[in-house]
Amino acid sequence: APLGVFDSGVGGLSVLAHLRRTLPGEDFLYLADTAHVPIGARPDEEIRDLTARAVAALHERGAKGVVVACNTASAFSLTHLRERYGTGDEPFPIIGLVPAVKPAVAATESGVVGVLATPGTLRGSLLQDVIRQWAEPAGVRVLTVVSADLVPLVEAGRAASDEAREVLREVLTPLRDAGADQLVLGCTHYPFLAGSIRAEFGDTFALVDSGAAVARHTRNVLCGSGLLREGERGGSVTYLVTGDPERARPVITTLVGEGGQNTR
Ligand code: DGN
Repeated sequence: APLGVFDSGVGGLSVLAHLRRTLPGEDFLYLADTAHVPIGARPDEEIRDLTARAVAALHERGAKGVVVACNTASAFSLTHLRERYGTGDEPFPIIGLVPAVKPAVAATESGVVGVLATPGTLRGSLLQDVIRQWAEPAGVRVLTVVSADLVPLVEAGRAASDEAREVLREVLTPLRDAGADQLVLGCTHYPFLAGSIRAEFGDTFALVDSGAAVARHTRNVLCGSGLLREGERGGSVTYLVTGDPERARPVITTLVGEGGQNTR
């Protein structure tokens, strides 16, 4: 059975790229809820409902588990989803994402870490948990910034546009001025902006995302629940979108080609 991957839109493709490299034996079912993206500024309850519907759709289509490849959806849904799917006879793992504060704290030399995420992710408790667990004991300052414009630009295939660079300049300049040397890309759309961030800020920030760590974690979870498919025979991906497929197709093709390899 394939492994389900969900994002509100095309952002989760940055995670899918890592999953495909780390799990070459698996097939994937990727669901982009392009009819509802962006979800970052929606109320908690609505984010939870949209995520529950998406995971239910992947479950019905025969997925053996789901990676919620969206920080915003994860922030409000993981507990509910695990309660809902954790009781069946068959294991149905739910794997979520949280901004990569832990590796950024380990790597910072200035003691200041920036996090760029959606309003939902900043409001949710998962991010606060990792800040309390990793940053506070290390005496590292975490500064959070938010933008409503970046996800729609990535969805429109305009991650490398002048407009994206302008938004990034505005949002990230305060982090540079505050001395941040690590930038946590706390939304799965943002690794696709890595080129624009570098074009504006050079090597001011090391860019840190959760893709590789989540892929390793997924491997462990599948292994632990007896669901891992070994070997090299997998690698197929079926893409499902809730919005207009003709609009989504060229953007998905381009972003899959970039493979989310822009950050470490
Ligand atoms: N890709 C989602 C995330 O990681 O938070 C956010 C997308 C959105 O809909 N704002």
